[in-house]
Amino acid sequence: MGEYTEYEGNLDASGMRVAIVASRFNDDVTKLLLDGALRELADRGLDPESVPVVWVPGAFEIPLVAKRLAESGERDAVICVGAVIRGDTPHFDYVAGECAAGVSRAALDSGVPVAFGVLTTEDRDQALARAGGVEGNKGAEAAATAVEMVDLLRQLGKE
Ligand code: INI
Repeated sequence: MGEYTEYEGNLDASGMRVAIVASRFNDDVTKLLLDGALRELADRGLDPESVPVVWVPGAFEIPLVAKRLAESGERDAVICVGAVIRGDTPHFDYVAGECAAGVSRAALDSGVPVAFGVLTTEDRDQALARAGGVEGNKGAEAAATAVEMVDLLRQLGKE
């Protein structure tokens, strides 16, 4: 193999300007995701008190607020946490799908990393397992992803 240059973001969050969008629907779960995200940011060197948390009614509302924050010029990254639980409603597919598509669009339109810490599960037990249970904490993972992406884009911007 020839020589090549590699880039990979690191996980130092100190000084980063990060905001979190959290949805109230299923807030027994989303509060755990939020805790996980804030703890992860603190572990990575960011004072959690510098991180505004913006609550929206449900996951469907996350993209609009994420986009607003991402385009504000005041945030290096936005972390989204939510919980869409199927139960027995077909509503699930629309809410989950639009939330994921909208979060992706917020990042692509703004050029600012917007991390997807939104659970989409069949039931509440699966959601709790991913909100600090046996499957880890997807809010924490989203926070780490946001930090890594900020650093990665900074590295690429200097090229
Ligand atoms: N919102 C969620 O965040 N999770 C859900 O599981 C959910 N379900 O199942 O309906 C949900 N619905 C509300 C939706 O996000 C909007 O708030 C609502 O449709 C008004 O726009």
